[in-house]
Amino acid sequence: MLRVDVLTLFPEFIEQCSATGVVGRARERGLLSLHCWNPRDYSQGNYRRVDERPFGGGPGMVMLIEPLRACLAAVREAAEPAPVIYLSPQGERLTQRIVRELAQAPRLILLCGRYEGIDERLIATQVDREISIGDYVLSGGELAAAVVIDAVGRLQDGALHHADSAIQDSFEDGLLDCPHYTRPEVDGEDAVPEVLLSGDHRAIARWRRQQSLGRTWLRRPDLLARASLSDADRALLADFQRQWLGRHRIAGK
Ligand code: 9WO
Repeated sequence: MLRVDVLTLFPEFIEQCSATGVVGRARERGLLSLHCWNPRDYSQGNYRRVDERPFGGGPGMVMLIEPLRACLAAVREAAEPAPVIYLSPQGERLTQRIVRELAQAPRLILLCGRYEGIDERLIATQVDREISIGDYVLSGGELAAAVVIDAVGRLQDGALHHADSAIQDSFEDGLLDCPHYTRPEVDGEDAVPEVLLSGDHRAIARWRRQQSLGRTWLRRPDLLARASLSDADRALLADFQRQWLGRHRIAGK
């Protein structure tokens, strides 16, 4: 059971992103609870300002400290202590390892910025961890928060139909996923790999492992370099490489 509180100027966006699919079902089953808080509800005065022009000049606006501090105080009071995570391109890069770590916490507080960002003093005093989902700029932190909620939500116990489907996923063992096939057995020229129709479960497991290793070698050699491979894995990969190089008639590599 995980509780996620999100500070956002667009609570309906976060709600919609988490309403469907595996994560929506996790919420319905009580495995994940999501609460959105709007800093605008904690702003002062009639204009409900949440942003101001930046000191030093330049384009755009900066989110004010005070509405965020007041909103955060209310969020903190609502349940047990929790780390405050700010989604920004300046953060540490999100990986499945970090997703697993976050998924085990009882509670997370996600802070979404808008405009050109948040006054640095609020980040310095209130934020425990800054996380980036990749090296690109969005128009706000909400899409990144939705990514975090989806990734941690599906790991809650009971969220997935099959107990072991999370373990089989890409990245759970540092390798890419194997290819998947379903009906029909033949689509035009293209048949399903024979081994998958053989009923030989050990041969199927071996083939899938080999495909994972081979694809990781072809597409993400950086991941392969960090994966810990057994002797059996090395043999499967060597066999894949021999076949692939044969098919592609390349001498080197
Ligand atoms: C906007 C902008 C406009 C003109 C000049 C410089 C600028 N910088 C930014 C900017 O970085 N805006 C951010 C928008 C402020 C924090 C929230 N926003 C955000 C978060 N964009 N992208 C993310 C994000 C979060 C996590 N992982 C990847 C991207």
